[in-house]
Amino acid sequence: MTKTILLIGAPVDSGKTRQGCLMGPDAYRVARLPGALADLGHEVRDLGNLAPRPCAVAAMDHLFELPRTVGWTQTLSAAAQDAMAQGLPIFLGGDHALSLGSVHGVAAHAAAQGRPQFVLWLDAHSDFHTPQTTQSGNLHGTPLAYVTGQPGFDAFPPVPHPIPQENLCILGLRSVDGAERAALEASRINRHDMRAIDEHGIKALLAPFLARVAQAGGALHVSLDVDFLDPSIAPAVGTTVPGGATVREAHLAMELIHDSSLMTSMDLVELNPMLDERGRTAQVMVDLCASALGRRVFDRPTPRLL
Ligand code: EXY
Ligand code: MN
Ligand code: MN
Ligand code: MN
Repeated sequence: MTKTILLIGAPVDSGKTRQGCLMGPDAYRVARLPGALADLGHEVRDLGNLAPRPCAVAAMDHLFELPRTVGWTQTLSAAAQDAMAQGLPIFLGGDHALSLGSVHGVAAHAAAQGRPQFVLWLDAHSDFHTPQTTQSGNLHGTPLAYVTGQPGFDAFPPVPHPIPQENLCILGLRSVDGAERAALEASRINRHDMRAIDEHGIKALLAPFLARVAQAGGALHVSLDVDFLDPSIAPAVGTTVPGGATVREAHLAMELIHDSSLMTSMDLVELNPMLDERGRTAQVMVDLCASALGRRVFDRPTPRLL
């Protein structure tokens, strides 16, 4: 089914001290993301790159670039709500701090429609720190805590529609800090580390979650972090962790998402072109996005999720 896809450049580079994600949106354009999606029959509107709203919150010594990141969150939440009314937004990052705003906004749109919001987080990290638990002070390690309504984000916009923890699924975990692990184990968040993927495979872990989204008539936001993938195939990210997903595991996840017809919004995050090798990481991410939006060799009957 063809869709109206809105590409929204979100050159967020304030979520961590290592710079470079600023160039991510244009790297995807140079890797021909718009054309790849148009080739699938979709209507593609490239809305260009956003800029963060000026923000008057006070900086906090232990948090890197707090005011700028709050400004981005305000900008991206508003952009997400607008875009959801027009089609399927894909946020081109930019680091994972962009998801503070993109998920905040899509959740607000879903709430206005009376739909439950679900989030699939494909990442080596759980990004479940709060401003109080983070050791690095890098806010790209906090979006899932914020959007599930954890305390400690007073400088950020209020979260009137926290994502219910059982509506969240994290796949690919292999770098979780102590405070995050304790919080995750006390939560109802569906969470699968790389060992679970090794033992059971992507489909056995993802299909039940997609079936729950379908059962609930939910909206599904997919947040794909470059570091979900093994660094040998996706080196252009500042937080590489060995032992990540293979290209085929990542494509299967995207193809199952497309088969489900459930995805309503997406983030492509953490691409740092300064660390890339002849654009190959950008190309892998473009190919994965195309798989999530219908690129495949042979069509298959739509699976029964219910
Ligand atoms: N947990 C570590 C921290 O909080 O600094 C690493 C976070 C990496 C976050 C990247 C976006 O996935
Ligand atoms: Mn809509
Ligand atoms: Mn992340
Ligand atoms: Mn990560």
